[in-house]
Amino acid sequence: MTVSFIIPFHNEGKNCQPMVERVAAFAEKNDIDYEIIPVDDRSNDKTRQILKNLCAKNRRIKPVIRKEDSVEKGNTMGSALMEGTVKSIGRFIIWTMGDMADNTATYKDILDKLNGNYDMVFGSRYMPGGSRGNLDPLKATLSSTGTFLARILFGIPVHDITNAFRGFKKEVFQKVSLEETGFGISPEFAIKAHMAGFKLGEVPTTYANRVEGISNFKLYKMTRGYLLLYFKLLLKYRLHKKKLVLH
Ligand SMILES: Nc1nc2c(ncn2[C@@H]2O[C@H](COP(=O)(O)OP(=O)(O)OP(=O)(O)O)[C@@H](O)[C@H]2O)c(=O)[nH]1
Ligand SMILES: [Mg+2]
Repeated sequence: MTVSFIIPFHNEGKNCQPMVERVAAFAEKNDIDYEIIPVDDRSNDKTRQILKNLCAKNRRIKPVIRKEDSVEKGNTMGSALMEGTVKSIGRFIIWTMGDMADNTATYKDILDKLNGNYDMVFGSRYMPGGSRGNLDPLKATLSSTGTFLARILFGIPVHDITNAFRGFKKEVFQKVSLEETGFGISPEFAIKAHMAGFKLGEVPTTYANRVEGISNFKLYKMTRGYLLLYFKLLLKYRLHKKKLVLH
């Protein structure tokens, strides 16, 4: 059974090679049949060339270099994750970030839970045993508040859905229809999967702030985007008379 790792990249010239290599090393060490799908948007550093060189060395690395260079047209992180997932062949998919923020050891715990009866498993910084590491306190507050709201509004049973880092069964992606092209895809996918009846689980992880490269995080845009998203989803599920379970 193949595991597909989808990794979004935007100007990660210093991170992309070590990131892809460490995912490949993890999969090979654990004897996992894998593919790695790096998805690049709008990079104007060496990211694209490095990814092309990597795929020439290892046929399991299958970069998607997206041509449209406009943010307005939706060539952003969320749509990159979607495109990579659509192109994947794995039954299990892992979304992991190209800035090396996610702990490689967590992949194994995610896969173990997917092999159990969970459909979507989050690397969680805010559950017991998890840690936000050196993440900026303001960002940590924003992201944990995002999940807190989703727990109250939608009965989400896990503690960290604003981070894209997660694994899931391909059928979850096929059943749920996603619209967010930016960072909002992380909570959107979690909430829609939960409301569709899929089983959400979590494993503790430790986050690591990027050492190289420039952040794409925009505080105001993101806060506004999340609030709008929650409002839209509330309307959607209320209108469809879905039962909201409070945890
Ligand atoms: N394909 C693609 N990847 C993106 C885009 N924007 C960001 N990324 C990648 O998505 C991942 C997460 O973006 P980050 O810039 O790390 O955002 P963040 O984690 O909120 O912020 P920092 O970690 O503080 O930089 C990184 O691997 C980025 O390179 C985009 O428009 N397209
Ligand atoms: Mg990051």
